[in-house]
Amino acid sequence: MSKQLILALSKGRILDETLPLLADAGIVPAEDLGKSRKLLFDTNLDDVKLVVIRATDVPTYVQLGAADLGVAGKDVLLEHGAEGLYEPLDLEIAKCKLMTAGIDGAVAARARRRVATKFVNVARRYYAEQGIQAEVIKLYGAMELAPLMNLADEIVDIVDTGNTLRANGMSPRELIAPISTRLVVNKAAMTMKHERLKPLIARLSQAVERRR
Ligand code: PRT
Ligand code: MG
Repeated sequence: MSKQLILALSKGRILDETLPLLADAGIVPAEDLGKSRKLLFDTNLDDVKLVVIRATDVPTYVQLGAADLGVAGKDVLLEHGAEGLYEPLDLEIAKCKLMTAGIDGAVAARARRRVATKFVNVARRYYAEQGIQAEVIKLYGAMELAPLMNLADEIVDIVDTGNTLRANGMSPRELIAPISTRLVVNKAAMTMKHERLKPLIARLSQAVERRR
């Protein structure tokens, strides 16, 4: 293993909140991530490089050791499964909730509930734990549309303000898990590169604490 550290960042809304936190921890990309079509970036630290990838790909990169550490939503980690990953730090950004939701006033009465979601593993586990029979339907977006179109009785989705649900005549039902963004570390790297990782994680941890 090289002594270089590769940090995988989730694109999109998590990235917007990650960059200021990294800066607070003394890690600054060598160029403006937004203005570039590059995916691999140098930083102010000689031995730290960044990759900016789809949020759902971050656990895979870190698990397989293509990246030593990564930044990913707990929702993505729950859905992916966390074998081969340590989760040493809650970055306390991009907070939201994983919830079930349905049409206002409707009751999910069907014996075998139809549930639309992109979080199929989370949903299957959740309904099984609740002893509810569920047929889980995989969608890639616009989950809020599924109950309106009679594709599903309920959805499992991320809720923040609830505005998206409200705008579609839906309301949240049950909380599945509170969500925030986590730092994840490859298990082998944690041992092999411990001397380099330890101070980096400590600086990130201090940056999180300073914001409380
Ligand atoms: O676009 P792509 O498929 O690559 O991924 P993505 O759309 O999941 O990525 P992105 O950039 O939206 O970031 C998603 C990550 O941000 C999630 O994995 C969460 O960890 C975190 N996060 C925090 C959120 C929200 N808040 C959030 N509000 N992800 C999504 N939302 C969406 C939600 O899906 C719903 O459509 O916002 C809507 C709900 O918001 P309210 O305020 O209307 O309730
Ligand atoms: Mg998106």
